[in-house]
Amino acid sequence: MSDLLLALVRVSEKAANIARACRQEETLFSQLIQKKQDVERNNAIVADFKTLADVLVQEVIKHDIGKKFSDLKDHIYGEETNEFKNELGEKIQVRMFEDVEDTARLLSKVLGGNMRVAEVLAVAAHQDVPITDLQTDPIDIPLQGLGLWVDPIDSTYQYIKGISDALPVGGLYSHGLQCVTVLIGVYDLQTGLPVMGVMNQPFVTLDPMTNRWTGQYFWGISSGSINLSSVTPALGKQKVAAPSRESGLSAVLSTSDSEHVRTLLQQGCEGRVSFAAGAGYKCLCVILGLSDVYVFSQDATYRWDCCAPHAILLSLGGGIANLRECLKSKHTGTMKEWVELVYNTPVEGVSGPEKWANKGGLVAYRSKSDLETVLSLLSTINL
Ligand code: 2IP
Ligand code: CA
Ligand code: CA
Repeated sequence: MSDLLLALVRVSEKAANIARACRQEETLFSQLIQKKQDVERNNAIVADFKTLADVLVQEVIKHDIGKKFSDLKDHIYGEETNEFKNELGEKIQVRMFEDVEDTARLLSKVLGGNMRVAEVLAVAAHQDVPITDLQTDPIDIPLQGLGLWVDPIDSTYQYIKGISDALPVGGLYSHGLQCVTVLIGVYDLQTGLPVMGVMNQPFVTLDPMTNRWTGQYFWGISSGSINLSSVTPALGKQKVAAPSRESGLSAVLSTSDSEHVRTLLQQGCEGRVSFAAGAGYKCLCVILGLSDVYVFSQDATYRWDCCAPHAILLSLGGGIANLRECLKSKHTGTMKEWVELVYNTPVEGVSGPEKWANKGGLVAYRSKSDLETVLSLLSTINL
């Protein structure tokens, strides 16, 4: 297995431990949450909060991967900044030290002096997680010229709400902690195309006896002629049967998409439309075959939401296309290749997170014919 992939899986498991540890400390949790600065606020999101888990997870990923792979160190990008403001209004730069005690001391400042919780989080941030279930055939992926996009916690809103008793319909959760994912994507700095991705779902099963959650992770590599993933196309790891194609296309959508798009897809899919929280989770539903496509016609997803699932989808023969660009080329008849999202080019003329917004919307798909069906169904929309 690729050393980088192994390291990404390992750090994603660490991230999941931190996410679980933060939630476990329910009483402190509300104290940790703060609204993002206006300039950082992503539009079209009901409530966008920054949590310590977000900031800490991103720093841990930067630290662990940067330390082991010096070629990547300066090319690890993410949604968060490492600044956290505590209740006293003090700004603290969250970072990892070499010693767990030093990290705990810094975190206790963020936590208003609560050393006990600071230690719990610092231990989770420093503790190596053994990975035993990755196949061991060596794969050589050259590390030069690669960059990383990290979304330390996707579906922050569900993470903060913390609903643990949501029930799935057809294997798919519309809301709840199951919609939370840690997303680590690797892309080629030159071509902008995804190469490798790890998605970790920290909250999958709640043990009612211990009240503790366990999670799962998925990975994929798409580099040159190498296409490998942890996911069996039709079934996925969850052993949930893929929807039968005899019944036509199914789509998972965001409740925040326009009514027009939702109606067109409801009609085109003859009702086989689901709604789910989390851009990462909706991509995961496509990866696992719980839905054929994830369509979003708005601008409110970002490169860090898509890079990791995109790599996995590519490894399965699918992808994530820019909806507006595809529709444009379809109209002008110039489409030779489907227009995939790329991860190295910022949106011009804007600043802050909007630079990395997926302007024009997206379609995540496993099969090109499903993408074509979506484009036909939406051919009348104006983006
Ligand atoms: C969000 C998160 C939201 C999603 C939004 C993302 O990222 O995934 O759930 O909206 O597009 O940017 P929706 O659930 O309507 O698809 P984050 O939680 O990291 O801010
Ligand atoms: Ca996100
Ligand atoms: Ca996030």
